[in-house]
Amino acid sequence: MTASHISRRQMIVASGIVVTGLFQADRATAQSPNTSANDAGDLIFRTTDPRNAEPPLDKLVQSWITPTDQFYVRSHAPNPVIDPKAFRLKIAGLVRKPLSLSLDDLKQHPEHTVTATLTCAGNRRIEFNKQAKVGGVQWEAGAIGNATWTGVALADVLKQAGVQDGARHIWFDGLDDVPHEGGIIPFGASVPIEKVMEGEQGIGALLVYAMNGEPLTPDHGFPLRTIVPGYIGARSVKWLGSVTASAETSPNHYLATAYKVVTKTDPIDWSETAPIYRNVINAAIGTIEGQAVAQAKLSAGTVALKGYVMPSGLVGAKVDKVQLSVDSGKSWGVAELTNEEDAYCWRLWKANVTVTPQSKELIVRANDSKGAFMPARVPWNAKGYLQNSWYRVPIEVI
Ligand SMILES: Nc1nc2c(c(=O)[nH]1)N[C@H]1C(S)=C(S)[C@@H](COP(=O)(O)O)O[C@H]1N2
Ligand SMILES: [Mo]
Repeated sequence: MTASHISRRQMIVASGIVVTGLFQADRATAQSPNTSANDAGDLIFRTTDPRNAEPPLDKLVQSWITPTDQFYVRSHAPNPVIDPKAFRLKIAGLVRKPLSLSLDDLKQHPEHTVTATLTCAGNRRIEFNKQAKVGGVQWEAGAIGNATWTGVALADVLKQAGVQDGARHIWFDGLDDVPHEGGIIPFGASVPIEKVMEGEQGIGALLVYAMNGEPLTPDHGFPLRTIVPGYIGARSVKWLGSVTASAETSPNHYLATAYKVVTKTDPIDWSETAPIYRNVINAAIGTIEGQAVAQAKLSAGTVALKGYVMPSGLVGAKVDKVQLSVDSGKSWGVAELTNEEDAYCWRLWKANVTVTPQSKELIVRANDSKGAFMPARVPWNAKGYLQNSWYRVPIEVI
């Protein structure tokens, strides 16, 4: 996460992002205004109403910054249509001065641009189905992307409102209408106030109006969303309508009930289980010999692999090692990390491995500087969250 008051282009130059990343990001925004309902680049739609889509992995691992039209979309309801001129963000709850802020009001605060990876807690959910079918959007490993996010620090806005001492959690509510148990609710979340205040400039959570240097698209939360680097995507609420300071966690379904790791979905399990906040470490293979991994029939010998790796959401976590195995985990080689490092950001990696007719699968695993690692297996859970076991690609070697 790079904090700055400078433009995205300057920031990209300053942090030395690979030229292809810059080129692809610019090209994507030039070619696709991202405003039309069905124009979404190379995305594979898992559902179209609401819109849930992920990029093919071979496209995803081409660039450290994910072009907006290749960035996964996860929405629980149709995109609300919001007039940016009439838009007001409400700040309420345990504050001395409740506020109703236009976008221009918000922009009076110092602007920050950070680069951060967003991923859905359900990324790689489809792999749980080998044990027993899990519900939810059937994500492969593409529900992840890395973008620059421009906006203001939530901490600054809370200061303006005079947040009171008793506040422990900050609630976010969206302006979308999600059908739920016969009624309509907004998508919502909350984060602990310590997360909001994180970092020297207090940019643990941002109120964001631009993604990759362009206004947010309708799919990604226009005109305003939160971004909470290091936390699961569900805490980065799109089409943000209100922020509430409270002594308690949000009662919204998506914080109080959904997004928990439970083996049964009965009320006791839900209420006794804590919400997921931080990301888990994860990695996947994106290409074999530069091609999509789908048809992995290989000749014996050296093959070139590329993929992504994301450290856990623990403060200061850096990717330590990405390792590959061609013998079902008996021995491991180490991949090369191919781009710079930034807080709460993924990295891309490449490796050459030597496969033989005995090789049945390619496996990648990773660990980070905070002790997080990808386990060989992740216990099945009813909603299919936090799948970060060794990522395996079956192969046939001739
Ligand atoms: N208002 C609102 N915010 C939302 C959601 C939603 O459905 N409604 N989905 C959440 C989930 S589960 C994820 S993973 C991220 C996805 O953000 P993206 O679509 O920009 O990739 O948005 C989060 N914020
Ligand atoms: Mo998500």
